[in-house]
Amino acid sequence: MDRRSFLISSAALVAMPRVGQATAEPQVLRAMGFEQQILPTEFAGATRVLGFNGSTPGPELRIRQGQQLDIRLQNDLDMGAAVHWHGIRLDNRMDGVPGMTQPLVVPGETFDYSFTPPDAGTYWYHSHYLSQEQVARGLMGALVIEEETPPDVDHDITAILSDWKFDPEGQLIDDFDNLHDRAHAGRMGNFARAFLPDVTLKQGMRIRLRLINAAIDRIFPVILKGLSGQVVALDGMPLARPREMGMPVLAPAQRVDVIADVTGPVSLEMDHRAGAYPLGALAVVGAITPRTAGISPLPANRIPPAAKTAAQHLTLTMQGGAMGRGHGGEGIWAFNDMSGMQE
Ligand SMILES: [Cu+2]
Repeated sequence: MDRRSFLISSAALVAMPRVGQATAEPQVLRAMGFEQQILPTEFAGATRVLGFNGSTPGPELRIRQGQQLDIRLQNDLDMGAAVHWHGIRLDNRMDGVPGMTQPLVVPGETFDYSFTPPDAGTYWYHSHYLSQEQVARGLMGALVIEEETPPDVDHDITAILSDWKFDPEGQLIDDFDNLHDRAHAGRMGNFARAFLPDVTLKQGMRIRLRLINAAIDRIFPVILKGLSGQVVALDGMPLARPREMGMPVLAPAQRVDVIADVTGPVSLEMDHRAGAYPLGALAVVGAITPRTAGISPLPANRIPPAAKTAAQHLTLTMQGGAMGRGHGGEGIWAFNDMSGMQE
């Protein structure tokens, strides 16, 4: 190929839509420490956190169902790291569990993840090394797999819910293995909020709201104000029949997808014994004519049926905790008189 034709073809390549991303450079997720304003500034200044590419949550990863995701984890922490793709059906060696499915990524090293998510839906990614500490410090982000034919909405909005345990200076309290918390309901933060994009809605718009609970231990009952709609998916999986929106309740790591029409100022609040606790809000300015069509179910994912012959009936009895009776395990909690990986 002479120089001229090379230039023409490389220019043509730039303009061409890319197919087959086998040679595409992976997107880099740089695990790192930095300062970020989490609390309202009237309470305290920036908090020392962990995150990806200078932000917690890390960048929202968004691809179309059937597309390949290529991610290079670059560990710029002073401790080990690995990334787990929560809820994604994938090859075990891409699952991000150090010591089990991959080696720990030590400081300064990288690990390449590559997989093609088979299911559309709302997922997330997070550290799977010392997760109780690293996720609470901020190593997490949204992973959205779009349907081949996305539903008819004006905005597709992700809301990541989390909580933090702050000291009076606005820094994270370093008690991630606190025995009291472990024996009770978990390590609860003393401040909670939703990370929301900076979008301005109009009354009458239809939105998709993807709620993700990234808190390590807190259960969020979410009051959605200014929205009227339905729950269309739970933990990434579409519901064959959408349900009334009501007050979605998310345990740690759970996701709820809502499709709803904007009926007034939009806010997210946590239902709490001390009263409704504000998590975040979306600006609503002006109005459009609302859709008359109802909310349709999302297209079903192609989940292979479970092999019935392999099914076993097992009983798991959860035991322990500060309020529990004794058990035969060595730890605070146990299943069937066994704690952790104890044999
Ligand atoms: Cu997870």
